[in-house]
Amino acid sequence: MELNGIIFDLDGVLVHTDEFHYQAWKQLADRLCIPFDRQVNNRLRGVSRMASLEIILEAADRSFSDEEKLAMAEEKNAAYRKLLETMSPKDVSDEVVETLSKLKERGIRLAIGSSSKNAGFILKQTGLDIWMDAVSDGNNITRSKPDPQVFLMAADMLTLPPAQCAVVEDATAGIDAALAGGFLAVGIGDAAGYDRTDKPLSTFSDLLSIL
Ligand code: B16
Ligand code: MG
Repeated sequence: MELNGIIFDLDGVLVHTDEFHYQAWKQLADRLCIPFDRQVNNRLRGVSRMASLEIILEAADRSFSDEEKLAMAEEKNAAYRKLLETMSPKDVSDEVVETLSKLKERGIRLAIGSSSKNAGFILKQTGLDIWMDAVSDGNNITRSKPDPQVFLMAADMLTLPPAQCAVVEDATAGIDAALAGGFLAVGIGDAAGYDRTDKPLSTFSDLLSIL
């Protein structure tokens, strides 16, 4: 298989912002007296902001208007952005940086395929932006994973066909999206144990030996 591009999911693959998501959602849920814990937070992995809110509101004892929901999502995002401001290149492991550097040396084009509307900010804060030839994120898509749109747009930006690209994901919905788009589906974390994953990684640098 000729592989010329790799599209990375961001949260859970290159960085780990799930604790920040947890803290920001928890602040909102506590204010609204809605039960929310880390188990519910795990269900938000790779899920868009509004879909995440719907999952949290499953435990609420009343319903909310669309306007109220938008205000809640904005409140959570403001708290989350404050936490993201504390991020720096130290939040990216040496293993990730060394692997990206070696992939670039091999002439492989790299892109982001993330559901997050904050992907650009996270990439800048962590210095990961310098490695990426393209960024497709929550700002340029209309359909969330498991729809392949975010990855198809990334491949398009790289001017590569999906058959020449791998997608690296930590969420099962992301693996489903990769397969639906015709990409090689590489799984790490939760997605490494998913039976639909083409290539499971036990650690990020394994990427260099499986491709
Ligand atoms: P935002 P990924 C996802 O990022 C996160 O895993 C998920 O928890 C979050 O709800 C989603 O982005 C939207 O994030 O509120 O920043 O737009 O894994 O697709 O890189
Ligand atoms: Mg993810």
